[in-house]
Amino acid sequence: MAAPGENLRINSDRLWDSIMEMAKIGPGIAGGNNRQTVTDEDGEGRHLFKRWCDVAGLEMGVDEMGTMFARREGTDPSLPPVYVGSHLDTQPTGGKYDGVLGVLGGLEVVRSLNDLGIKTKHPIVVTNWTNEEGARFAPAMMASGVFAGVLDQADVYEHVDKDGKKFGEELERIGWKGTEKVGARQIHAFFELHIEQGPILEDEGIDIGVVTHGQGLKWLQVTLTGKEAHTGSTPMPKRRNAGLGMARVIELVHEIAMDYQPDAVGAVGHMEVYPNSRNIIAGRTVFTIDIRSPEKEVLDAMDGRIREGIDTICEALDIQYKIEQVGHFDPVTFDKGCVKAIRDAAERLGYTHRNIVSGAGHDACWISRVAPTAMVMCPCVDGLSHNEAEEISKEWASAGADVLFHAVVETAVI
Ligand code: HGY
Ligand code: MN
Ligand code: MN
Ligand code: MN
Repeated sequence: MAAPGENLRINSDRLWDSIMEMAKIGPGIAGGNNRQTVTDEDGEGRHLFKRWCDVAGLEMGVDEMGTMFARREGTDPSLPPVYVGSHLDTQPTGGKYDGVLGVLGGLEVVRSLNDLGIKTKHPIVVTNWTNEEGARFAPAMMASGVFAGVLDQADVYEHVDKDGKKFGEELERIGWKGTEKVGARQIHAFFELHIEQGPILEDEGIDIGVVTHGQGLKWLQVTLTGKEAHTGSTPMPKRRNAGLGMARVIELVHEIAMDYQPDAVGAVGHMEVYPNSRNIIAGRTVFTIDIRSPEKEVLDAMDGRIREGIDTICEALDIQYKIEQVGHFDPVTFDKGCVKAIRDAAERLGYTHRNIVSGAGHDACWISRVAPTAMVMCPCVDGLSHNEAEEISKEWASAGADVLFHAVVETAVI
């Protein structure tokens, strides 16, 4: 495979302008974005992306999970395409770059090939995976999980958001439920550009993260059931306080994650209290435990200890519990050939780089189960993400997209 010349670069201004244009859709309340999956704002963002793909001469396909595949023909259309992309949906208080950089970085690869009149042998497909975040509808990486055959499409269509709306119905309502069978596509290789969402690259002053692995994740949704009662007149020994139970489980999750440092992490970010009244003891709490580790054994050990701990806590407080696993994937090792293409590209382009394990989950984690896959990361300011203050520099975005450009072109073969 001929390596692209080191002067082959993307158009940095165009990439940055496109990211800023997309950021105008589904604005947050503090400078970031709230473009949650299959909301009207998500639909608007999809239309903008489609318009740009039309201008770039790409042929758009949409599958039954709403994932968008924008195809640039290759000189040999019979070859399986190189896919490049990420996600346009955001957290409720998300940043402008999480996911968006990868989709628009992929579009910029195609736009630059058009500018340069370069034809690749393999077709190239720019991809927007539906519902990567899993914030409105669990689990995260939903569409890529169905594509990889690890999630059931009919099942996830029935998943509901906090207002009881169903994912499948909402996808249909916004007009992005395609007709293409999910997973029917053959992928020659998949590349995803993403911000690191952690502090390592910025702290070490490094331009490019060459992602060798992705850590594993488990989401355990817990329902604790005690008894609503008066906060004033109910004697302490007689209380069945589901709020206290939740507090103790949150502390337990933190303590257990701290036992497996430096890599393991654990937190509870989603909490619901019922009836959530100042002078009623919480009768029911529903919350989601998020635990992660690069090692499967550690992930499983944390899972087991947390389940035991919940049983002990509920026994002591005389409350019932239910635990449902609502998200899970094991640690991922990315394809050595694709990882090498990214490392060689960073080298050729003169960018500093280092191997890194992805702390966050990505569509690439699922797609790596069905195709050679790798990721390239750029730093983000203070390592902050899933926060409206998420920020990157234009230089970081361009360096990541340049490396993506070279890895895709080298793999798609000029
Ligand atoms: O949860 C994650 O790691 C991803 O941001 N959805
Ligand atoms: Mn993301
Ligand atoms: Mn995210
Ligand atoms: Mn289900």
